[in-house]
Amino acid sequence: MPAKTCILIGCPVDSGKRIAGCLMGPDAYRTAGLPQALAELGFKVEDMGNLSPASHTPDTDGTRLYRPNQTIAWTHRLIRTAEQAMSRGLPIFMGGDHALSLGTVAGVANHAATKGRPQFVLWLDAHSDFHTPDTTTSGNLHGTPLAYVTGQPGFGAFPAITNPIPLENLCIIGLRSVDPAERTALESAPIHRHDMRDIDEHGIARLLSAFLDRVADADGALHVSLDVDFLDPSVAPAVGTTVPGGATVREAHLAMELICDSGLMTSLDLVELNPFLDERGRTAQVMVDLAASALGRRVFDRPTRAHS
Ligand code: Z70
Ligand code: MN
Ligand code: MN
Ligand code: MN
Repeated sequence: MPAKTCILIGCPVDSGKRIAGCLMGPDAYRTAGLPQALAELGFKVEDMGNLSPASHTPDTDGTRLYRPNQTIAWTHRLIRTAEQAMSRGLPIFMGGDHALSLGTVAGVANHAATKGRPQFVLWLDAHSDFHTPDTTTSGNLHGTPLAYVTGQPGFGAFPAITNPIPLENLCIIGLRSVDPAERTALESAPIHRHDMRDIDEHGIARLLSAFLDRVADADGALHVSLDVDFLDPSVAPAVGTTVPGGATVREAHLAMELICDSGLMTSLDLVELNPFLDERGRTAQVMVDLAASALGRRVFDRPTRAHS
C-alpha cells in the first residue's frame, strides 16, 4: 500500500483579529519539526509553502469589521485550495488565525459533497466562533467561522456557501468564553457543545467518543479544527486571547489519540498560534506533538476499539 500523503499548507492568515503575529505560525510549525514528525510516522509529506490571499481592495482602518476584504480574499483562496488538496491526501492547514477556517471548512465540505459523504466538524476551542458579521461586537472575523460554514445569514460579501455543515454535524469541545449573542444562537441550535465543566464531570474521552461514533455511523468525513486556546495558557502561552481553565496536555493528547484510533479524520486546522508571544517555541512544539498524536504517534498500541 503506498504511503498516505499529508499535505502541509501554510495559511499565514492574520486578518481575523487585531493582535498581529499569527502570520508567523506556518514557519514555526516547520521549525518545530512538523514535516519530520509526519515523515517518521510513515507519511509522504508534501509542503505547499505559504499561500497568499486572492487579490483584493486594501482594507481601511476604523471600520466596524476588522479587515473584511483581506479575510474574504483568503476565504476565496482557501476554499479552492482545500477542495483541490482533499483529492490528493490529508491536508494540514497551518495557521494563521481562526479566520482561515471560513475557507478550509467550506472547501473540505464541497469536496465531501462530491463524494456523497456528510461532512462533520470537531471544533476544539475556548470560544464558540459562532458570531455573524452582524452580531460580532469585536469586529474580529476569527470569531465567525462556525456561523459562516453552517450557512447563517449576514455573510453577503463572502463567497456563497454551497454545502453548509448541518448544525448537528458540529461538535465544539473546550468552551469557556462565549459571548451573549453566541450563547443565544447556540442555545437554539442542535450543535453538540461541551464546556470545560462537561470535560471535568465526564472526561473528554466519553464526550469525544460519542461524537466519533456518530461520524462513523454516518460514514462521514471529519475535519478537526484545533485552536491553541483549547489548551490552558500555562502550557500553551502563544495565543492572543488567553482564557484560563483550558484543557491539559494530557486531555488534548487523549483527544488526538481517540481521533487517530477512529480513523475518521480527513483534514486538520492548526490555528491561532502566535509565535511572537511564545516562550522558546514551547507552544509550537505542543501543537506539533498533538498533530503527531492525531496521526499515529503512540507510546504503545492499543487494541482497536469497535464502534457501537
Ligand atoms: C470573541 C469575539 C475568538 C478566538 C477569540 C472572541 C473570539 N467571541 N476566537 N479567539 N479563536 O471577539 O468574537
Ligand atoms: Mn477559535
Ligand atoms: Mn479560541
Ligand atoms: Mn453531545
